[in-house]
Amino acid sequence: MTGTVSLPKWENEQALYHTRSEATMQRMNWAHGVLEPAPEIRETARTLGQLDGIFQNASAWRAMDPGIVVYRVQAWCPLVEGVEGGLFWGTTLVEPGQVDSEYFMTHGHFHAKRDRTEYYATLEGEGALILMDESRKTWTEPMTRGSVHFIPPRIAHRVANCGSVPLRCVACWPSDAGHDYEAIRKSGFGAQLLNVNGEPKLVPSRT
Ligand code: S6P
Ligand code: ZN
Repeated sequence: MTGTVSLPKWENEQALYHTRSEATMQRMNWAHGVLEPAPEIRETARTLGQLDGIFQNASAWRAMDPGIVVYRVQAWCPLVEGVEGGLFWGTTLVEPGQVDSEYFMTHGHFHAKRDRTEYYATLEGEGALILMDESRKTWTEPMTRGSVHFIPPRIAHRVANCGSVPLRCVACWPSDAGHDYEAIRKSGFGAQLLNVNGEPKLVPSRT
């Protein structure tokens, strides 16, 4: 017995963590998923103008105000991005709206480390989780308050709002997952979610 006490591993690896001691606890409103502002919470907003090439009808997209906010993300990343073994937590709010008949949606991504998975859970609104495998097979899962979704490895994902109020969901993903947006910018998803006579319908993408 040496009498020494081993520190928990995370304290030995301070450089990998954001340093404030409060960084291991945050508060979220469970009705809306809104995280209280804190230095560790990153807030981003994506406008229509930043979603070039994402919506199918490019001329309808060009005719709209590029400053319109399509979605907002709050992400709590208590570890440095890329560290293995950690988890991140975030809320996504997708505004209601359409570009021509295509619902407002997130950019979508594969995880850079393709075998990394993720959970999504819906807090408010109506929409769809759009999923695509590496062969471009695309399908959806309905998102309504209380739905919980597991995103398997090697599956690209994006969220579309098919309703008239903001769609709010929380997500939890590995800190070393990373995001590959390039693959989506280049080839998109295999199908687009369109409003067809008032109902969401997955229609194969134009190639
Ligand atoms: C992260 C997770 C979400 C998305 C967010 C925005 O792995 O899937 O937090 O980042 O929904 O979507 P995107 O495609 O712009 O990252
Ligand atoms: Zn993800």
